[in-house]
Amino acid sequence: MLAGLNFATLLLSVAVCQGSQYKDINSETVSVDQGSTYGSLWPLPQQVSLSEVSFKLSSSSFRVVDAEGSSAGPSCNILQNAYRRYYEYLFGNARKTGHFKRKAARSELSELQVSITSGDSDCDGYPGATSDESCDQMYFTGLETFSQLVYEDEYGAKSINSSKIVDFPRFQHRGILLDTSRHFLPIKVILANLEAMAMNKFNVFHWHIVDDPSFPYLSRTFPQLSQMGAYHPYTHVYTPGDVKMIIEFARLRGIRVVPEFDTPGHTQSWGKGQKDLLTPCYSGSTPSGTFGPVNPILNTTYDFMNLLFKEISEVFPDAYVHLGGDEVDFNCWKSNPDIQKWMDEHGLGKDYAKLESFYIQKLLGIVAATKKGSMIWQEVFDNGVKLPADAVVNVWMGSGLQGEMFNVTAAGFTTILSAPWYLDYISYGQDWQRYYKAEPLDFKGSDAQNKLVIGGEACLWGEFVDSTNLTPRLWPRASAVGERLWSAKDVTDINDAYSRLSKHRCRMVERGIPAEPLFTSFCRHEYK
Ligand code: CP6
Repeated sequence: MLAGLNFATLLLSVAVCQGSQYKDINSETVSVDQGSTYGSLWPLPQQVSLSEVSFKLSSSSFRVVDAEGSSAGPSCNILQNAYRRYYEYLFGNARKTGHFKRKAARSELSELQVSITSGDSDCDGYPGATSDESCDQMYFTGLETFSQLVYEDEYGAKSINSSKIVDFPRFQHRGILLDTSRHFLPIKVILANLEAMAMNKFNVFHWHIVDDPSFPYLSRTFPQLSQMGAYHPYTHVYTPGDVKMIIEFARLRGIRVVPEFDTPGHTQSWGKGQKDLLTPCYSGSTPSGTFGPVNPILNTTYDFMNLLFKEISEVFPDAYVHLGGDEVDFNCWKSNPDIQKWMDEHGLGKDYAKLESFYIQKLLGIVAATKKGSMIWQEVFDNGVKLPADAVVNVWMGSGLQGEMFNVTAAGFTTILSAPWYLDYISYGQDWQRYYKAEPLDFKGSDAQNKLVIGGEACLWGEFVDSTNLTPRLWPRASAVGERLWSAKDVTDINDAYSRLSKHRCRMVERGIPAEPLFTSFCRHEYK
């Protein structure tokens, strides 16, 4: 991205991933905001230089427009939609003073000209997974940065200082995991968090949609899964229309939606609507009436998975599906005589990790046949499953973390780090600082290994959160992760971060996100 400001217009241009800059000349001088030199910018852009030259912005004369020669025009929905959103963030509270465009005063900023210079003509596609494709997401991050440069005086008047900013993310995958199985999350809460993600430049929604307690995904192919497995068959489900809406809302903010259908463990709710899918557990020589992980020795299991993942590949446009594969409890498999017999016949002996690998191997094949890539939790790699070259390994265990990051990348796989960022853990005090200090490349890998670390995710598992407390528990704690994944490696000054994050948190509050406070403080506009 690249931008310049001449007289009273400002140019924001998005070139093929080179960052953005704002520049200008010509106006009166006002003092800048105290605290951090960088005002309320969050996450901190790669290069920032702010001057003391300021321009006023007024709701009646300010416009966001396509720059002349921009490769994205009025037919680019995603961009026009973003212009409106940011105009409303800036002036939403202010009453418009008139219907007609007032002539801007001399030291007033009248236009933000947005110039897209990427060659990609598919303006309204889905955000991509590769670093090249992720350049499209810069449309949004440039506008977000612009909006963060605007500040308000004590009378509510808005100004922006002449600035030059060059920006791009340090890591390409910046995700948030939400869990809609432990508690059902109403669409409204999911959308609010997508909105907050965009404010923090996150670009992946890892949707842990189903798990043991409930199956809220309404499948067209297997409607009985949610019919029997959801907390309620109509009120606590995501219909195909709901899923579409969430994907579209995310798309308009440059956010990918990666669904996770976690198997073979974490599948208790699946068993309610799908007979013979789960392994019957035995007590002695008789079935105990309880069930374990997905039954890996039946052909019907793979027929089912084939159809389900075919549907998933059509419903979710992202290039990746997360297959889970974590925390598989072997006790039920051990108790079942049919499983033991099958393992003997297939030479697996008593190696249940091999049985799990057999299952996942087949599932990886099923997903590859739908032309999607697979993400998996680290155990799948640890168990020695032969992974496709484009598989992404999600590292979540805190113990042995550095060794795991080393091994996964030494084996040549891309990896995403979640381990330091389990936001479902809460404690007294400013725990955001702990998330902020975690460094993804803090293991002894080569440059080639480091390159395979494509980013990280903040996880908010749902055991203790629902729509009443999710948003304040996530923000601004996840913002700390956002800066770690976006900004340069040496952006580590905790006092500077505190000052900027306090203001950024108030900005989220002002935009309607009930983000919790960092510490004793107030916001100019409190949450209403
Ligand atoms: N659910 C699923 C979970 C967890 C995982 N998978 C989890 C495990 C340990 C902690 C927090 C969450 N609740 N499906 C592990 C990836 Cl500390």
